[in-house]
Amino acid sequence: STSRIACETLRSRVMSAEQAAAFITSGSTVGMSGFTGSGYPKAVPLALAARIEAEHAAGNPFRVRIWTGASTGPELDGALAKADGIEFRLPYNSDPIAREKINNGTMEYFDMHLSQVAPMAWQGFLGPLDTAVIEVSGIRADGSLIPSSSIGNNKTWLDRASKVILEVNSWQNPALEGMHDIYYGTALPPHRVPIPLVRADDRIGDAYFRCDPDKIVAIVETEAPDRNLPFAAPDAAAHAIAGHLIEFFTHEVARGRLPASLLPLQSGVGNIANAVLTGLVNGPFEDMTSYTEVIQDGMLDLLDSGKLRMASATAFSLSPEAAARLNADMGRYRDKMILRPQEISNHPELIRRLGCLAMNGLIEADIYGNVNSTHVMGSRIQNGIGGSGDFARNAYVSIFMTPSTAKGGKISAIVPQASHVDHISQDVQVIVTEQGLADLRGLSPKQRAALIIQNCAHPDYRPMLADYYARARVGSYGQQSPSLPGEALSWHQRFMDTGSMRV
Ligand code: 0RQ
Repeated sequence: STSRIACETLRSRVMSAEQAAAFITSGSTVGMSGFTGSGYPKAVPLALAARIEAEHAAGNPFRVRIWTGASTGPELDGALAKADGIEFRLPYNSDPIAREKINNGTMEYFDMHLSQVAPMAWQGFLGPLDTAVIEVSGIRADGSLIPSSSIGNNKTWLDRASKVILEVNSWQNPALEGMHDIYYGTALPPHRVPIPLVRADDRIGDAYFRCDPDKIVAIVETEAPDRNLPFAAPDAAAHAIAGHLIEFFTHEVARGRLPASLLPLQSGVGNIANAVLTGLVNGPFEDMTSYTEVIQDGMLDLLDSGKLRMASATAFSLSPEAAARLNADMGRYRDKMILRPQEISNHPELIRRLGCLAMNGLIEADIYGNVNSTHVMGSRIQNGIGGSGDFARNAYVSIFMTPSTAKGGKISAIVPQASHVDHISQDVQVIVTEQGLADLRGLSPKQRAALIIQNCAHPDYRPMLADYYARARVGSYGQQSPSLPGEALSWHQRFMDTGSMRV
């Protein structure tokens, strides 16, 4: 119903998704809303995919360049990738069909730091933005836009695009209004000024997006839910990792290195990160805050427990059950949550100032603590770097966590040398597996290696790592970070040859 569109003059631009998709031309760049399965457009991308399929069937090439906030949903990345409609995509993807196209070499992908997308678009390095397709939860009488369940890069897409297509989604809760904080104070050098945010719960912007009404070429009404994947129930490894981390935080508080309410929490994507948040529900810390990228199920549990005072993020990343819980009580949650542009939620200046405790997942770490978050066997993309680099480099404590093995024990998450590096050892201060925790702060590479092998490696792989390291201590070209280059990636080669890293 048009009741979500209070602006009289804009009502005339309501049309079908097919009509709206016709504004998008082959070869153009489209900036879409969407961040981890929330707030992405649900109708226009599907209509665009159908149009692309029809063009391909008629023998006409048709592909577009897609920019988003982060991962979206099957109706966007999945449908467009399936139609072979994406020539280039940025920044973060977790869609399995798009992943397959990227890994078979038919789709170009740039998994850049999430905080850098908006400034780079402004700098012009990414090329012109032709069309923005943005989901909102309503249009106000003055033409300003009520954001939906993610902010991502929407402000920048609305500002930069020549044409704007809006999806007004009446599934989104009207009580979202007022939760958002859109900061309009960013500028390019040499005109940048400090961002006036000094506490995780500060509000520094507007509750609405501004948008030049003359650029709005189409408005499509939808009523479809966000599609986030459910989280797996925490397994024994996740509980063990959460336990080690809570013990570490308790120790840091006891030593006077962290306040009793900790520092603003950042928690990454995935089941382990979610399990750690759930673990904190039963932990000893009160009056916590979070300054993070996504509000996931565990964050909602923490808010419900009363131990988390407020959560700042750029998007929700909730299972269908948790989304229903949130929607049933949005009026109450709204005052404890702030959604911001990802340029602000992930801003290095703010992460450093607030002193975030960063907790992110990894694919593999080497014995010196270099972390690979993205590439399986050095070449196959899993998801992307996402916001992990924004937080890891600038955090008060940068923590990475993982089960010590993957693929039923056939892969060790601790390896002689990482097959790809996203986070250099200087950005990795603590590594936690179900085996234990290695606090690497202030240690040299050799001291780090001894601790990681001892505390984090799985017992099946620990002797192999110790053997490699002992031989590197003798045969390496140098002894700052001992390595045997001819052997360092042999575990990965063995997995590709035999299906297991075990000898
Ligand atoms: O694949 O489902 O096909 O079996 O990777 O692994 O163990 O379920 O762990 O969900 O915590 O994800 C690093 C991918 C971990 C995630 C990563 C395979 C494993 C499985 C998932 P299958 P798990 P998680 C800010 C933070 C980068 C972005 C980021 C990630 C799948 O945390 O994408 O941190 N991080 N953002 O089998 C082969 C290994 C493997 C492996 C795991 N060593 N070898 N496969 N897998 N380790 C938030 C945002 O940016 C939005």
